[in-house]
Amino acid sequence: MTSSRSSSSRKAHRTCPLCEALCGLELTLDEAGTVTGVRGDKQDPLSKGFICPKGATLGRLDGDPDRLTTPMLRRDATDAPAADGHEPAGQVPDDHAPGGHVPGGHVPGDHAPGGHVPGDHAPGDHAPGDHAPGDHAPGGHVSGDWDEAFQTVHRELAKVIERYGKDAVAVYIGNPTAHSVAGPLYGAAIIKAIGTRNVYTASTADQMPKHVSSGHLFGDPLAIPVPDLDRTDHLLMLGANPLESNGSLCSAPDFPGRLKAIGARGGKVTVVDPRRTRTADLADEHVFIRPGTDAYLLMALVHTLFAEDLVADLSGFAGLVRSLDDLRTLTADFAPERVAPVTGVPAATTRRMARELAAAERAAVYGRIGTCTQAYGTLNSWLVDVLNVLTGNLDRPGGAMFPRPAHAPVYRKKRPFTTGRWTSRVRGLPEVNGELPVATLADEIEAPGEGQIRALITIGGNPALSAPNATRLDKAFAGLEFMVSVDPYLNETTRHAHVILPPPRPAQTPHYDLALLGLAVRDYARYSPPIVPRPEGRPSEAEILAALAVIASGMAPPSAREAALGLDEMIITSTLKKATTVEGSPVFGREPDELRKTLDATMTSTEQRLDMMLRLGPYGDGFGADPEGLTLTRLRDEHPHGLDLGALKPRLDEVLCTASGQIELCPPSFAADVTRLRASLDAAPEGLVLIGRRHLRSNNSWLHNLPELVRGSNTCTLQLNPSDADRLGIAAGATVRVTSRTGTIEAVAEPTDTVMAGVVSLPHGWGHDRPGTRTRVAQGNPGVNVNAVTDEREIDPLSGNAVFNGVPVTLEPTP
Ligand SMILES: Nc1nc2c(c(=O)[nH]1)N[C@H]1C(S)=C(S)[C@@H](COP(=O)(O)OP(=O)(O)OC[C@H]3O[C@@H](n4cnc5c(=O)[nH]c(N)nc54)[C@H](O)[C@@H]3O)O[C@H]1N2
Ligand SMILES: Nc1nc2c(c(=O)[nH]1)N[C@H]1C(S)=C(S)[C@@H](COP(=O)(O)OP(=O)(O)OC[C@H]3O[C@@H](n4cnc5c(=O)[nH]c(N)nc54)[C@H](O)[C@@H]3O)O[C@H]1N2
Ligand code: SF4
Ligand SMILES: [Mo]
Repeated sequence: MTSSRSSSSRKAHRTCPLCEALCGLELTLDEAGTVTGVRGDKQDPLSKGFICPKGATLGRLDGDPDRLTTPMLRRDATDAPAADGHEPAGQVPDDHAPGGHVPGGHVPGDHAPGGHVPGDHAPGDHAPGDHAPGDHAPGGHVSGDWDEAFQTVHRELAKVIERYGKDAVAVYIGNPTAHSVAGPLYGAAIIKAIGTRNVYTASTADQMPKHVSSGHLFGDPLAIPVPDLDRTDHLLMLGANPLESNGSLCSAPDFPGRLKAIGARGGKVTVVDPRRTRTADLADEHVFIRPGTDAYLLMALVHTLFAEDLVADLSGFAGLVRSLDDLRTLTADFAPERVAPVTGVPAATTRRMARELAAAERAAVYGRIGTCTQAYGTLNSWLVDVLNVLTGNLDRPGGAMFPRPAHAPVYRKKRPFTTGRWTSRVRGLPEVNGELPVATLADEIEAPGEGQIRALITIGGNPALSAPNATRLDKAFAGLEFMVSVDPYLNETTRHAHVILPPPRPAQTPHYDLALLGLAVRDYARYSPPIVPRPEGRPSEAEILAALAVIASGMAPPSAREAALGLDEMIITSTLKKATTVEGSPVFGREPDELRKTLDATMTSTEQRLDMMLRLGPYGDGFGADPEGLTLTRLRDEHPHGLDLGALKPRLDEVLCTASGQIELCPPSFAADVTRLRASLDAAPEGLVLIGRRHLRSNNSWLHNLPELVRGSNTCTLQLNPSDADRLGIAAGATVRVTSRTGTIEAVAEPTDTVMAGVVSLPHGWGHDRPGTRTRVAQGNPGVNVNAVTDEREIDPLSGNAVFNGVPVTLEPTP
């Protein structure tokens, strides 16, 4: 721990857990352990002192008086009788598959829920529930103790599983779990323990198309190339606004500074976005595009590379690129002139973009959420990397490269990627990465019949605001027989929970970015131990999740600490056993028990797992094989400000694991989806379409309770082009009714020429006016929930991802 004491205050250093940028922070704490100040950590080799307004309010978040400090029990959940336990599921997850939501987290097969086949669990015979599903008045929570809370979860989950089977229990894992140690380390164990197929995460509201793309192209859904920002000469960026978001699937603290540096060294940044964002303003060129049409533009760019003979010499890939000719054929009829009427991008611009991309010494194409949350999300994600391959920029400095995180072993070859190992019950949507689309969660809760969801576990998610057609989902939650949420807040989602289990505050929580360090623009590692001790009897989030895993397997709840110890021991044992039998592993042929003994007994069992992962990783000490190598102790004690492991290195050979052993440039399922793309070329929707937007001082749905971040002007406005405002008679500041297939909301109009004509934009994560919540600041400035008008029926079929951009809407001024 890096803390220095003065008489009344001390400093401590840690990684900001809020967004993907991984900034190092310097916290000032008073004697009571209250965070009184936050600054950027200048000694962090990756972030070098950068901080944004969200990081700067981490102290306020840490000390938010609305943060829950005890388990909360819904009044109607506190007096049910006890039921029998179940046999433990007895499956041991191993430590190579960090769960959590970014990136996807669940390696396919690693937690094939229960590995069961349809019909595996007997239907029928369901005793009618004691508490009939139906609307409850949300809220009405009372504080409880941890024993009572875990007992209630045990009793109620057991009841549901006994009556309806394992698939009746669904799990939803949200965004903050991707920023925690606990989410990736214990989420998969919970899913395995239940053995349910009803697994949902924020991934299908976010980046699932990128996983499917990487899964087919490279064999590994987690092998996501990131733009080598610090060395590129040319960055083509679509559907990303890092000046507000600070970057995603590309962890780069001070993203704005890194973009400016591209220009400063003579390079070029081009932004493709239906809005002229702050990022577009900073860029050298901004290209407006009609929402949802990126796939046409990208196909046209690929077309142009072929047509104008601009494809790079691919001999550097040593025969590793497959199906080049199929790709050429597939893109033949997507000339820039053909797609321009749909995209709104002039053909000459497209051709020039292709030429510039091909001509640049070192170029990278990067697409983010604007390109993922679309009807063609997977095609977009794929074509972005196709462009990186065709221009010779994949896996080379200054191009798009695969980070090499310190905690992930390189010796373990993965199974080739597949999807659709099972399908959802109601809509028949394919499983992807072990998950079903959040867009169908409401269907699965509402539709009666065998396999209907009766109980839900949410971990760090707020789908009642974040999911498409969230209004419907919110209602569906009210009908669940049992719901438990691991969450620090009583909010729009957790108000439905019978039991809320709050994790301790950030200062009391260890931090290591299991999910994000594999997406960073430099290889880098940082471990932040807790800086304030937890109160007696207060479990860590790791312990809470471990206890849930044990309970979900049917065993009576042990103490949370015992649960973590037991689970971690099983995982450590099985991981070490595997590691000693895999050729190429640094501990191949050694004795697992001997290795086990060398883990530091003064560490928590969670830390021991991290230590094990680092020691087996590419920079690790290999349990003594390389005495200079990395261990958690070394990372913690010798590199308290973080450890720079260097610029990204070419490593395609380590990453590629398709069945063919080659990059599958033209996967058959993608080629088949191009047929759909082609078919809709002449059927582009007329009328207004809705897109999203992010603001620097917000973070999805859950930072609106901090006064510092919501002070000032209303940001939850409907932006529209002045020409549309004039045509519809909508004045600035007027209230507008926004209607789609799923609903109507009202928002304040903000005409601005930064939004292209025909497009309107609303941010997400707002709508804090529901009863029964306890986020007092957010309630005072609730905003409206854009996801009341997004449509759960629209998905990207290849990934199941939600479609938030390009939603057809109509507007009318309110009287
Ligand atoms: N301040 C802040 N930071 C955040 C978050 C936050 O809520 N607030 N959320 C975090 C999360 S969970 C994520 S996933 C990341 C996301 O990080 P980014 O991907 O950078 O997200 P956005 O800022 O929403 O930028 C998406 C851009 O896509 C544009 N867009 C919309 N539709 C289309 C389209 O059809 N085509 C194209 N080309 N562009 C389109 C939008 O106008 C917008 O400018 O940000 C993370 N960081
Ligand atoms: N219309 C529209 N909808 C969108 C998007 C969009 O661009 N447009 N973006 C989508 C994207 S990219 C994402 S990632 C999703 C996010 O979707 P979700 O993950 O469902 O929603 P969040 O708002 O991130 O909710 C985070 C929850 O985690 C809790 N939390 C905070 N810290 C912790 C912690 O340390 N531990 C635990 N256990 N809980 C914690 C918060 O209290 C909150 O309840 O939203 C999606 N929804
Ligand atoms: S950019 Fe992200 S990681 Fe950095 S301080 Fe802001 S919220 Fe934290
Ligand atoms: Mo996200």
